Amino acid sequence: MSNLEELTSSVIDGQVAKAVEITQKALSAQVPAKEILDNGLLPAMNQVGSDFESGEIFLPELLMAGDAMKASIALLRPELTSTGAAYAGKCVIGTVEGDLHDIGKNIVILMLEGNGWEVTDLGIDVPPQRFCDEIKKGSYDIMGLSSLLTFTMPKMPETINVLKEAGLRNKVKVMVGGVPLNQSFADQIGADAFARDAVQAVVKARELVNK
Ligand code: B1M
Repeated sequence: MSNLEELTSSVIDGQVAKAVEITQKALSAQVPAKEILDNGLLPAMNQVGSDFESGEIFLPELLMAGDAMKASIALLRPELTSTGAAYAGKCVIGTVEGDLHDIGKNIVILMLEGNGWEVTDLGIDVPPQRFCDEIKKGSYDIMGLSSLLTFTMPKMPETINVLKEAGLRNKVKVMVGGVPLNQSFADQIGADAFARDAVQAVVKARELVNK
């Protein structure tokens, strides 16, 4: 088994210390952080997602795998964000109210930061009004909303409406993302962009400020 396959297994098994150790070893061996993320960590989340769906694992295992994933990603942060890219703009991002998933959002943030974006992270379970208050405070180019749950997706149009009611909708572009979303949902709720993954989030963010 290669080191990255071993990393995938340790995340699936929720072995935080082992996942951290393998990640550290891979970084010391000059394996690029992006490769560790794409080939070691992300396959683990796909696997636990389908194991959870098919009832092979339960919430505690899902939580432990999430913890192992987050601990490993933290080690990749310095390399993923230190690219020396020119300033691109300012973005505020959060996971919508009712949703506690943040692994994907955090990867989006790492990629944006690595591409010159200044990012304010509002965290998880963010009420619509909290987004609105932040837009009022800062001069943001983009507001990013993440949702991993079908039943929290309606919080996205709700957040956009709160912005509209406060007269702030024209001040900021809205980008949405998360596994249950698609372009037609984004169009339907009046978002300015939908990004399927972190790489596309960087591309879409650049397009939004260049429009
Ligand atoms: Co949950 N969970 N979970 N979970 N979880 C899913 C999402 C699920 C699909 C699993 C399944 O059943 N197959 C399912 C949702 C089903 C649905 O909505 N129809 C589900 C469920 C049901 C639940 C609970 C309800 C379970 C329960 O309690 N019975 C519960 C909900 C809690 C809550 O939020 N209120 C729950 C809890 C959890 C944990 C806390 C245990 C944990 C999260 C840990 C954490 O995030 N800190 C967890 C996990 C780990 C998952 C899966 C397995 C993995 C998610 C993940 O991190 N993926 C997930 C199954 C799956 O997605 N395969 C699942 C890796 C990540 C890199 O990808 O998040 O998609 P992703 O992010 C991508 C893109 O989506 C995109 O870019 C990212 C990077 O490329 N993207 C954006 C995301 N946000 C973006 C924003 C953008 C642009 C792009 O612009 C702003």
